[in-house]
Amino acid sequence: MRDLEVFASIQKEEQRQKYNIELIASENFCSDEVREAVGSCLTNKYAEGYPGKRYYGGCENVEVVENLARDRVCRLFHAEHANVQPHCGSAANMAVYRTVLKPGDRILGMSLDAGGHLTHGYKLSFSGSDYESFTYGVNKETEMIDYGEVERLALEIRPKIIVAGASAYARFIDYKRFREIADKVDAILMVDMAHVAGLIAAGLHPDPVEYADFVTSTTHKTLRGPRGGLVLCKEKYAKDLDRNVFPGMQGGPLCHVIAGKAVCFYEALQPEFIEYQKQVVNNARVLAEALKEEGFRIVSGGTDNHMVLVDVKHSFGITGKQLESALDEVNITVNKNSIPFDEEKPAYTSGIRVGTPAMTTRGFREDEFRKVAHWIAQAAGNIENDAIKDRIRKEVRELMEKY
Ligand code: DSN
Repeated sequence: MRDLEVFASIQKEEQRQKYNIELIASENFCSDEVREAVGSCLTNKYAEGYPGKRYYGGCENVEVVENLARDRVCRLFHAEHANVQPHCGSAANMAVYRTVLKPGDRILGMSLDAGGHLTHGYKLSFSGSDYESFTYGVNKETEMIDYGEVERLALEIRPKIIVAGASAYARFIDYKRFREIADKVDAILMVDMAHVAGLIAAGLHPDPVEYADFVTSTTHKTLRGPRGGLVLCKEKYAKDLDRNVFPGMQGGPLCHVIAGKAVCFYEALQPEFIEYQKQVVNNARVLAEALKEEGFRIVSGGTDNHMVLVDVKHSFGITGKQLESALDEVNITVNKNSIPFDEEKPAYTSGIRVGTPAMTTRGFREDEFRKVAHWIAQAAGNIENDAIKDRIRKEVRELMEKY
């Protein structure tokens, strides 16, 4: 008995991933070794509990794997304690909130409109409904975080927790400054480093671990592991955090995914990983410059990390949604994205977000990203022109045949 319908879709997706230019800043291609771990027999095992204290027999092998994952990620980020069981980034953030907040307590995080994440206090997320949430944004002129404004808001709101980190912000984040602000109001500091975790591991982005009480992440973005989450924290919070992940929020851990995480951390500890991350950052800078030369306005004027936020509306007079669709037609995958102070609704947006982690893994270097910038501009300027879109699609295919 074989499920040919699902199999057919997986095969089609494999082709799509092979031949599309993948520019979604939060995606990547993990190694075959990570995929083997995630597709392994560990998916069959229940292991509620933690190493040394399980509620099932037969855990001797998954025990080794979870210890490896915890030890390696602590080594990678110089952390005191790690919990590698959260199924995703949102669960990791929820676990921290449950550890230090009571319902109704105040959160101060970056607003979704300015580049923050749903779980940093957005009203429709648990983080905005279970807690009283307040947000900071970016400065209208610089389009960067205004730390003076964050401090002013913190002094006014006196949040129990301050959340630093973003999903659509291309600049360094000054975690030391966030710590100083948190200390002024006696707040916990949580850093969600999901997007930039790989860069931090490689020493190419400011390191939050020494400043934050808690650091959360996903493992599948720049870290290039399996889809999942994790929390790092100071030892003094370890027991409470672990209790809040299991049994507080989750039952059985995903042992196969934890194995994938362990392999990902092993890979991230190798010298090649630093070279890869350097290339990711170089490629992003080149992409930003090339997009500028092609006529796009870049939010905040450039990038310090792996992504570029592009103002499409004030460059080409179209919405992010229109450009996302046109690029889908030519097999270039991006996501529409709000830009700071966006006048378009989130379903349309004035911008797109592009990132270099995935295509850098595939081998793209500066020249390829210059080509990509040209194709994006050609598509933006010829949204209704099928002949031009056909030509771009062919050129994309020809390039991808080599990768
Ligand atoms: N949805 C992710 C992103 O694309 O940035 C964040 O979790």
